[in-house]
Amino acid sequence: MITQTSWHDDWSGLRVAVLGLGKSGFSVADTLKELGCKVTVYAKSTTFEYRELMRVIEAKLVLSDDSTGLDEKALEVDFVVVSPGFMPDHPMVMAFKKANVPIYTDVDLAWRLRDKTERVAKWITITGTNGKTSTTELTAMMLHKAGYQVAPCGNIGTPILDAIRDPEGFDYFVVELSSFQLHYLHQINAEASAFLNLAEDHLDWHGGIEQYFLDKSKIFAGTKTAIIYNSSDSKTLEAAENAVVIEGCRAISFSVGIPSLSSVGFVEEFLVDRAFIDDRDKTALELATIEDVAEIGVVSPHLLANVAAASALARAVGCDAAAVLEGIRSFRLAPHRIQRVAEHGGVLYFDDSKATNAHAAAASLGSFENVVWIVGGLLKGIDLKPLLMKFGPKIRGAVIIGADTQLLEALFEKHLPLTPVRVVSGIDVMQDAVLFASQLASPGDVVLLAPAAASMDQFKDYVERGQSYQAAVSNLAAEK
Ligand code: UMA
Repeated sequence: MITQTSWHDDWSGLRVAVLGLGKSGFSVADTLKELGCKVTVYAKSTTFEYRELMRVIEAKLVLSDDSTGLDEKALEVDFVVVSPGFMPDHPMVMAFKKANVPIYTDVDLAWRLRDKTERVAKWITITGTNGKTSTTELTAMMLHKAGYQVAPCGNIGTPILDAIRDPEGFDYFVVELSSFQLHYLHQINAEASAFLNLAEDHLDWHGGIEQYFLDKSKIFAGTKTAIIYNSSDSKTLEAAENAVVIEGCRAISFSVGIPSLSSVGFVEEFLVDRAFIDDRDKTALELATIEDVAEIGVVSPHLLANVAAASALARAVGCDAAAVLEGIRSFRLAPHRIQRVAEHGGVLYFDDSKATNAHAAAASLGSFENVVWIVGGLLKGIDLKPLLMKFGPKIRGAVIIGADTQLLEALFEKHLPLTPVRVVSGIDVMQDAVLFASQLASPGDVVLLAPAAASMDQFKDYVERGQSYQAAVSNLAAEK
């Protein structure tokens, strides 16, 4: 175990193996070198830029993630910091485990190093299968409107160690945590934490839904003030009930409907707080209207839930109603999240490339009446049959993209045999997908990119997939 618990402790001379050289691996190696550790980084591949940076910071780089290269000397390290992309049964992870070397994440390291600046940030942590990034950004906006210096970080894309090393420091970190990070995480003490929802995702990584749930449930451990769960998701309640928190920490729910006591939710057209006011047994505090929420984007149940969760987190750490309202009014969804792209020939084109699993795609499909659905990619072991069964009547047609086309084609053939389906592949996959979708759509329909799958089989990431969709829609509009 690491005994150091502060930036100002002596870390020099510690031998550390860093697994992975992407965003988080680099931030770890860079931080540890700054602290005087002896760092060896292992990665099966990396960018030219990171390779150069390894030379600059004088960290040793081994361009391999093959455990057979780990001799006795290589295993003799004080600790390992693993990048979240490494699966728990990765041979390298197993080899270090077998050698009894403690394994940490960049999040554990950041927790120990959080006192680098005089101003020590409090932490708010957020997980869930879907909505993490939007809720993280919205919570951060509310805190910002309350006058705090705040950094959204973690899985959202800014490694938490980069936020820690900001010279001025922050009042709050709003940390998005993925199930991968939570799997390896030891103990931290967030001020408030939220578990937004649980649906099937990353099952191949975790080895099953139960382990995925257990890893996600770690979000609540050690929380000080409030743990926030979803009143319509019993698994998040189960996690809250089983959480070992700091004494005095409250369990608060959020809801897209009328809030019960100790909950934040909606009454008619108002977002209200029945949790963080003194006379909550008799009354509720109005925070915003649905009209305010509609300024953010399509008012899907998903968006309402994220808004309620973010409000609960902000209220838990003492933000007033005005800050919550200002946060909502100033917030816009990042691109590729049920984003309206264009109207063309009476058909609306929406981009929800961020829908990388079935649960997210369900929220998207549930937001519209008649849909031509662009679906597919890396399914990650997830069965899309329930989606087809639930939304079949509103699916006017489907265009299948991605690695698992045969599987999807067979699903449609079996469960929606009358729905017209096209399969596309090749380098112009998105151009062709949009063209076919436009042919299947009638005026009044929505063409919806909500793939219910990861993008890495055909694109760099969901952003590139969304951009490619938006470019194809523009081309289509320009051609006609
Ligand atoms: N690597 C190996 N062997 C492996 C796996 C990875 O050598 O078996 C190496 C790669 O060659 C590369 C490095 O590890 O050198 C990549 O590490 P990584 O996959 O953990 O990615 P990072 O660039 O470090 O980014 C990670 C998160 N990525 C993942 O969890 C897969 C980013 O989340 C996060 O923004 C970043 O840290 C900063 O904290 C991305 C993500 O896709 C957005 N997250 C998943 C999601 O949201 O669904 C969980």
